[in-house]
Amino acid sequence: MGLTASSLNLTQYDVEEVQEHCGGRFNHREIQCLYKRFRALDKRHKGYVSEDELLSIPELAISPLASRVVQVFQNLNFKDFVLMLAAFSDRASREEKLEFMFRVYDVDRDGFISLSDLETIVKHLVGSSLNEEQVALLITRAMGELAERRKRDKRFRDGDGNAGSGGITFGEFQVILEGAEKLPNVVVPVGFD
Ligand SMILES: [Ca+2]
Repeated sequence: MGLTASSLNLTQYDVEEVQEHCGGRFNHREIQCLYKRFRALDKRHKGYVSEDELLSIPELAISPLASRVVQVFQNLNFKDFVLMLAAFSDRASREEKLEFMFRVYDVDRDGFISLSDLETIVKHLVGSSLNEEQVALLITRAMGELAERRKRDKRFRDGDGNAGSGGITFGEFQVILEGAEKLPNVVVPVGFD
C-alpha cells in the first residue's frame, strides 16, 4: 500500500486495497472515516496503534475483555485496524466472530484454550467480584462439563477418535458455542466525520 505513516488522506487505490483486506465489509466513505479515526488514535504518526491507544476507543474500553483484545491486536497498522473492527462489527460472520473470540481466549496462543487461559479470562470477566476460590470452582465445573461432553459427543474427539485430554480446540469451542445465539459485539460507529 502506498500509504505512509504521515499520509493525510487515502488515495482511491489505498481505499480499494483496504476494502479488499476487510472483505468489503466497509464502504469507501466508511474507510475514509476510519482512517481519520486511526490517525487521531495514532498520536505520534507511527503508522500503527499501540495497546494504550486502542484502549482509548471508548466502545472497546468498556468491554470486560478489553485488555485481552488489545493484547491480541496491539501495534496494528491501518489495514489490520480495519480488519479488527470488521471482526467486532455486526457485519462479521459467525465463524469470523468465533475465530476472533478464540484468539482472545487462547492467552498463550498455543491453539488450545487451557485451564490457565480460562483462569485469566474468567478473572477479566468477573473482575474483583469473585475470589480466587470461586474462580477456581467455576473453571473446575466448566472443565468437568467439557470432560463429560467429550465422552458423549464425537465432535469433541480428535481425528483419531480419542477424546482430547488437553485444552479446548477451536472445533470444540465452536460446538460449545453453537447454542449461543448472540455473540459479543463491539460496534464501533463508522458513519461519522
Ligand atoms: Ca492456550
